[in-house]
Amino acid sequence: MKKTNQYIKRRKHLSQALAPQSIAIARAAHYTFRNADVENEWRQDSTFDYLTGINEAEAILIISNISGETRSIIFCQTKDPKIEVWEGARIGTKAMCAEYQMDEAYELKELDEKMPNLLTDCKQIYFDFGDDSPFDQQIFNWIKQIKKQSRIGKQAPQSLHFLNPLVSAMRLYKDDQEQALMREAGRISVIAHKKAMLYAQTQNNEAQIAAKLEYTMRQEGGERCAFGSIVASGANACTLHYRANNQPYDDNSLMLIDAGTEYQGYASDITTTFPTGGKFNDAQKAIYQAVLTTHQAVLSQCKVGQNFDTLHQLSCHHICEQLVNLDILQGDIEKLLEEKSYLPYYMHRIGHWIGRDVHDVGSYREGEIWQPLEAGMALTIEPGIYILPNENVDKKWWNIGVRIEDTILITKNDYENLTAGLPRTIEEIETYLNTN
Ligand SMILES: [Mn+2]
Repeated sequence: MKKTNQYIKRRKHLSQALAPQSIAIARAAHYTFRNADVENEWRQDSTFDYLTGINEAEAILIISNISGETRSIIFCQTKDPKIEVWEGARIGTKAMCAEYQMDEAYELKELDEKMPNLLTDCKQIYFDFGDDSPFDQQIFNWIKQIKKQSRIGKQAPQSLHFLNPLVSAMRLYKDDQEQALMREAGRISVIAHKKAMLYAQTQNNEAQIAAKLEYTMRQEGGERCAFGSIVASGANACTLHYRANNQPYDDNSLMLIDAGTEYQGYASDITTTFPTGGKFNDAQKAIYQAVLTTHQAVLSQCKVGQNFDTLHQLSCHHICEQLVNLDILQGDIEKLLEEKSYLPYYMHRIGHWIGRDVHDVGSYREGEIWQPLEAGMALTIEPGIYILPNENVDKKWWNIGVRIEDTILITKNDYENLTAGLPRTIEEIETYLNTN
C-alpha cells in the first residue's frame, strides 16, 4: 500500500490556495538526451513529486477547484508491453486511481480532447509558464478553442498565474515526514564525509575522495548526490564552485569537501574542511578557527524570528572581527563592515533554503521584509574565508580556503542540526584523523 495520504493532503492544501474556479497544472519531468538516443539521468520534477509521489516521466497533473470541489486528474503514459520491455513498467490509468488516489486518470493522448472541457468555466489557470514554450502554446490553443464557442455560452479562463509561488510557500515548511527524510539524508551525508576525511589521509588525488564520497552515499541508501560534489584541495578551495575534482594533492594541504546526498527526494548539504596530513599548520588553524567561531555564533541564532539577512549580517560581523584579529584586515570593525571590506575573503551569503532541491524554493524576501524563520523551515549555514594570493595580505595566508556548513531545521524553540556528528573543532578533527 502506497503512502498517499500526505500527497492528498498537499493537493487539497494547494487547491485551497487557488482562487475559486481555478485549475493548476503541474508536469512530471521529461526524458532528456545526452546524445543520440542515450538519456541523461532522469529525476522526477520536485514539485510534481511533492504533489503526487508518482515516479513516472511525462505525466500531467491537474488540480481543480471548481464549485468548491477539489479534484485531482492525471494524464499519463499508455501502458504498452512492447515499450515497457525496454523502459520498465508504466503505472497506467487504473493504478493512478487505485494506488495514487487520483479522482480521474486519462492517457496523455487524450489531453487535447479533454482539456478544453476541463478549462471551460474555469476562471484562472495556474501553471509555471515559460519553462516549455510548446506546452505554453498548447494551453493557449485550448483557451482559443473555448473562445470560439463563446456564442453557445462557453466561458474561457480570464487570467493566467504562476503556480510556483503557491507551491513554494507550501514547500518552505517541512512536515514531519519530510523532516524525517531530511534527517536520514543528513545522517548518510555525515557518514560519507567522515569516511572521505579518513580516506583523504591515505590518497593523493581529489578524484579518489570524490569517488569514496559518492560510493558511501549510495552504499548507505542515498539515491544520488544532491548536487555536484566539490572536492577541492589547497588553492582549489578558493574556487567557490570548483568542479574538476581531479587534482593531485600533498599532505600539507587543507581539503574542502562540499557534498550531500539526496534521500527519497530530499537533499542534504555539508561542507567539511580538514588537513590532508592529519594536522593543521598554524595559518590553516587560524583561518579554520575564525570560520568555526563564526559558524557557531550564527548557529546559536538559528531560531524563530531571525531571518537570512540578520544571520548573514551576523556572519559578516564575526568574519570581519576575526580578520582584524589576524591582521588580514585593519581598522574599525563597524567601518570595515560598512565598506564591505570582507568581500574579497567572504563573497557569498550565509546559506540557502534546502529541501527537495539543495537550493530549495521559498521566498527570501517580500518587498523590504525578509522572510522570518519559522518552525519547519530548513536552511544551510555556511560561512567561509577564502584567501587568494594578493599583495594586501601576508603570504602565509595565501591559497587557504575554509568553509564549514551544516543543514539546519528550525524548531519551535530552537534548531536541530540535521548534519550533526562530524568532528568540527580543530582538536576533534585532528584526533579523529589520527586515531581512526
Ligand atoms: Mn550549501
